[in-house]
Amino acid sequence: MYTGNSSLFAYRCFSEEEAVATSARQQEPADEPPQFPLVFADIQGGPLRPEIRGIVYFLPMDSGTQVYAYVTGLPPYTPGNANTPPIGPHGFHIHSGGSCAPGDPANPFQDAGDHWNPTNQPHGNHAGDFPPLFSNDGVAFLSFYTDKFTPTEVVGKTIIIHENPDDFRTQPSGNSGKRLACGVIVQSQTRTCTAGHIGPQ
Ligand SMILES: [Cu+2]
Repeated sequence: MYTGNSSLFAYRCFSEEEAVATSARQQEPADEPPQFPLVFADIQGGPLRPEIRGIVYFLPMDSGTQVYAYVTGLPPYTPGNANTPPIGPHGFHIHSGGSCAPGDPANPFQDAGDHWNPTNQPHGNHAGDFPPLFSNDGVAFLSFYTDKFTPTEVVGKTIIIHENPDDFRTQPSGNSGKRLACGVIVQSQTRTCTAGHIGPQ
């Protein structure tokens, strides 16, 4: 039986027009939860995989963040061998740089820098270490909770999708290969969200 104190969060995000309409409703005695700016990253494929598109949301949860990622256009899984790593599942991280300039077409997105690792942890416990993305005919959806940062702390950094799996051991970046896609994490000026607990309290 579930006895923990945690519960799932449900979110609703608004366009500017919807947010205005909602705040007008809040003049009424309604007890709607407070709104906060949406933090997100639009993901675009680079020279090695231009088909990739994606969105990553960073939503406040307890003392950390609930991360949602939806990505399309990933390459098909390709098995590895003794000399070549598999293509997929895909290493997925926050990097410390703030630019998704493609740069060298053969080795793109180097301006995104190394893994974001503000507390100088071994790889596998970096604040920017995410679970890998599994391609389902090119589509991946992932949601997880982390207490290693709040959404606003990662604004201005970048998200990278790699070609190969992350081994969560090799220093400093997990041997996850080339950088297929990138997105800069931004705070929306026009979209807001509300959050509320669902499930056991
Ligand atoms: Cu990475």
